Amino acid sequence: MRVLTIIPTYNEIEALPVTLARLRAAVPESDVLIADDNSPDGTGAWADQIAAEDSQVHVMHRKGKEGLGAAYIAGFRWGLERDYDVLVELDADGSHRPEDLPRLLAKVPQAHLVIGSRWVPGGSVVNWPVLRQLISRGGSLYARTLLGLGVRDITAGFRAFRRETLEAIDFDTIESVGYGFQVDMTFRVARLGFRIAEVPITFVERELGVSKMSGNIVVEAMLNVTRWGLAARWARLRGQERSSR
Ligand SMILES: Nc1nc2c(ncn2[C@@H]2O[C@H](COP(=O)(O)OP(=O)(O)OP(=O)(O)O)[C@@H](O)[C@H]2O)c(=O)[nH]1
Ligand SMILES: [Mg+2]
Repeated sequence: MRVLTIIPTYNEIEALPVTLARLRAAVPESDVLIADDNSPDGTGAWADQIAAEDSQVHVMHRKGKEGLGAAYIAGFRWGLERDYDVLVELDADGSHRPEDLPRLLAKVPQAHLVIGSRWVPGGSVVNWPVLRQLISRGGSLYARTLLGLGVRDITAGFRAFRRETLEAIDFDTIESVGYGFQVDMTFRVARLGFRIAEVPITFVERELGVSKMSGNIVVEAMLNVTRWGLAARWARLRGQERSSR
């Protein structure tokens, strides 16, 4: 099983060194792709130095900040072209503990998409304010209900995809930038009839660097979920109407 872990970065000069060292120690067999959006703080240049010493680390330099979704899609394309069997998403900020990754990878033979989940039994969040927890849980519940999905942690960003799962998705049609990207991917994987498994993780609030979360990202996700949910319902209704005629 050839594994590629993709880490999108924008101004992560403080957090990335810690996360990368932990990842290389926890899962040494995984290659790493750092997808940097031309971070003004020099994250990309730092990553180049590491890549020069460690042949399993690669760096993709993108022209500017285009959002996490776009960075992941570019990373997926890079990995699929290079014949990786499993493609992993991991934040640079320490929220996703690399030490949990072996448990995600162990589930890949049973599922097309494995999600590191905060909201299943055994999952937890550390140092997250109550408001943030409410937004995340509420957002997941809203998306789950509207989209008719069984997944508890729909916006989670710690994931392992089998290559066949990504090969079945048309990346050109994905518009979401922020969290919406994760919801969009989950919805598509489910609609293709693939199996999704959730593995409990401990999610740790970032201690280093600055969050790129914004109100816009939450609003974008909510609006998209509403649109997709209503469109799916409408399509179902139309289908029923047609078959009863
Ligand atoms: N390449 C790239 N990476 C990004 C971009 N926005 C965020 N990231 C990275 O995506 C990961 C998650 O971003 P965070 O800022 O931690 O956002 P978050 O995890 O949704 O929010 P917090 O819980 O506040 O940390 C980090 O590794 C970021 O550096 C972007 O526009 N381009
Ligand atoms: Mg984060």
